Amino acid sequence: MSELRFMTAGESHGPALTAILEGLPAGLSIDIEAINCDLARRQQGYGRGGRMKIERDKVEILSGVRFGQTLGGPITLRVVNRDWENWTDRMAVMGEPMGEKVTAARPGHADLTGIKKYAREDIRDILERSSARETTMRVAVGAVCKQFLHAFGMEVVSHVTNIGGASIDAAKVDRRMIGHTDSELNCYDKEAEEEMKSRIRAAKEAGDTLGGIFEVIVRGTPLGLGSHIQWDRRLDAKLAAALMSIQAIKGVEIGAGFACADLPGSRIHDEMFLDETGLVYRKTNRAGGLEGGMSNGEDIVLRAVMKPIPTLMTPLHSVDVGSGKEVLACKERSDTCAVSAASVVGEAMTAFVMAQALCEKFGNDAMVDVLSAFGNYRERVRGMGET
Ligand code: EPS
Repeated sequence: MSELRFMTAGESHGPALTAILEGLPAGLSIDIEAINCDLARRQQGYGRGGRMKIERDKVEILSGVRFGQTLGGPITLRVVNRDWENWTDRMAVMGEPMGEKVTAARPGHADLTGIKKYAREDIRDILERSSARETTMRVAVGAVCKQFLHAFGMEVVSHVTNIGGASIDAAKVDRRMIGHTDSELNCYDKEAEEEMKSRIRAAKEAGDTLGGIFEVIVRGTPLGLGSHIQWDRRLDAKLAAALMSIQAIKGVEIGAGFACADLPGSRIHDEMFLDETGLVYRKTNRAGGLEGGMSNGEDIVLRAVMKPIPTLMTPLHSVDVGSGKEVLACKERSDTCAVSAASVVGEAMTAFVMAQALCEKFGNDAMVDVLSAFGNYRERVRGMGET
């Protein structure tokens, strides 16, 4: 069985960004507006930079879909860069090099390591691909995967829990409302959101940047996705790797995560009980829906921490790869804070991994067969007391 996989292509200031998603079954109805809604959500965020005023990210589907339904073949997605018209000379595919070379490396970005590894002379040859602009296509891919998950009663949502050290008060967040907000920071604690905005304003005025934490929740997950049998089949490892692969992410935790260091087993492991119908239930979910490398039927709960964006308007000390001298880092146009955008990318990457796990367990030829296999499995495990 071919697994579900995707790749993206394109430079931040090239003509367009593309992605190919292969492995979804035939017969899935595709809603283009739902993809565009997530692309717009990724562009939002208090503290985003000037680029977001230029782009109006909308997806085109170039293959794999006919009359609104998937065909089982590779789905090609494209988002054009409106900014391209300002870069046709400096980002030309052919012709002589144009434009000033970027030679002052930014601490925290791929700049210095990248041009040494790939033997380039212009840091732009690296930053065009290392830019967070690439996440546009991950969101498009993830939005398609969310539609696949929806057919199985699953939903992926997120919220921002910390920006620049300003954290939500979890007691003030109605977790049932997560996923249904118009908050421009994707935050559900209004007081904390105001403090986050205040810190973003202060950072912007100081020419600095901020990072933060977002939480991704998967609702409606059946038990038994992933496997305890091999290191590379553990669903928790795949989810952690997917979130860690997002630009600027420096830490991932699942459920109670790092709090496991402070608490004894009696306050970490989720005790199980039987309801009056004999079904298993839990009163806690510190495992974050994952035990033994497998989904256990509870909500999957993941958190990721994003480092402050490396492009500072008050540049840090660095080196110039042209002159070989110490300099102040280059000032590329950038955001002050993009944690809300990263939370949408986190949803997308999580949706992709969950879709991959569904296809791995239930097949991926035709929706009718995948749905049938899913239904039979749910019936069998429910008989064994599934939550
Ligand atoms: C981004 C696009 C980029 C940056 C930013 C986020 O566009 P441009 O380089 O033209 O301004 O604004 O990328 C970064 C901050 C980074 O360090 O990669 C986007 O589309 O999210």
